[in-house]
Amino acid sequence: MTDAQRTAAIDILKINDRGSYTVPTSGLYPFQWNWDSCLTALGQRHFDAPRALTEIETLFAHQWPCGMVPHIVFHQLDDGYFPGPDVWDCRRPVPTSGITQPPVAGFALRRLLDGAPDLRDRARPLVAQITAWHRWFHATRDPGDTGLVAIIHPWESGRDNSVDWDIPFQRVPTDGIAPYTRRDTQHANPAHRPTKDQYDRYIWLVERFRKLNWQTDLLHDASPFQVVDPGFNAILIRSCLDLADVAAAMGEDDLAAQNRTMAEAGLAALPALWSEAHGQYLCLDRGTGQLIDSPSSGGLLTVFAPIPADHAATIAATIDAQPTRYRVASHAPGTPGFDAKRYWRGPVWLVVNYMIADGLARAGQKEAADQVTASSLELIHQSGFAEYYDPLDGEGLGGGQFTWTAAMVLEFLA
Ligand code: 9YW
Repeated sequence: MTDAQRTAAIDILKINDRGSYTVPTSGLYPFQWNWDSCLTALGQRHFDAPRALTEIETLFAHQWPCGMVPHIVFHQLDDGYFPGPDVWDCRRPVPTSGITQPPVAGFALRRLLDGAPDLRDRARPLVAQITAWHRWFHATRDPGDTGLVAIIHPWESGRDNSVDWDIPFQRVPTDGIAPYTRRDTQHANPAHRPTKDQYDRYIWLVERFRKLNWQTDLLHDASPFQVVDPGFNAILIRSCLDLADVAAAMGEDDLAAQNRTMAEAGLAALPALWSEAHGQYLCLDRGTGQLIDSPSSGGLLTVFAPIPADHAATIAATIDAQPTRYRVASHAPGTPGFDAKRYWRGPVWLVVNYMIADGLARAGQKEAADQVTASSLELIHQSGFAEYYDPLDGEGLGGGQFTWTAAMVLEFLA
């Protein structure tokens, strides 16, 4: 079974390979997505490490001069996706979106180079590029110098319609947006996707930022949606630490020091997001200064950073207590807003499982990590390489032949 799963996963990565980048799945997502690509490289490294490095290099070839790395690169025209390049209107040589995504690149590069040290010289420019992205986060998304960065659009979290955003999203209006036609609901079951009301708010934010000509230093303060997501910050912290090690091994001491300083600031600030009542971290709404009372996989994913051992142990117990057949539900049954099949409001996502399992293992929570891995492989066995899965019955949902799901399977089986 294991060999068959491995072969099937490699086939999917090859089917979705467009030469220098990989699409998440054909049809639904016909471009390059930021964190998808970095995690995809982790799968590709098992059969073609130079190609894996190309995946990350291609993404960073489209980094903006300010340091931001966009969440989508529109390499080829395809009107099967909304919102396309005309809606973003970012005026880049190759069109991109104007917001970003969870910064897994530093982590992914380190893991890739650990297994393929011969690629180190070729990867040297990336170390400076990824550091510039990390600096951009702290400069533009933490104007108060708190140590933690905010997302200004739910799409930046990668957990688009999580219950976590429901309250801050109330502050985003829907009036005045241009009429539009969604494409996602033509590829996937609308009952498993975000609602029209959520799409209206997503687009209102895009139009707001577009009116400011995508000057990224203005957008944080201009956004009615400013949320500090602990999982997002854990990814940034972990990437800073991993990239610091890569930089130090290359003799790039200044870049190493910059990354360590940013990681330390984040680690010092994270405990303020801990909730003893929920046994995990919570999001902070910068609009109100309050924690958002919504336990989600974003708060569990915080274990991806080197958090205190007692917090990691509690997160392991919280995951174990989820009343689902499969782990890890993005929101657990019984919590407000849970919906077993609707995208990030309940379903299991293998990329999140992978990072949670990695963090648990590093924290010494081996049994809990193994359970998350076993649940992930069981889902593949039962339902194939889907975009996401119902945590109760394991049904595969959303797009099929999904790239990052396949990549994670290669990592789980390694
Ligand atoms: C969209 C590509 C992306 C992921 C996101 C996921 C989804 C795209 O798909 O967003 O149009 O809603 O939420 O995390 O990067 O796989």
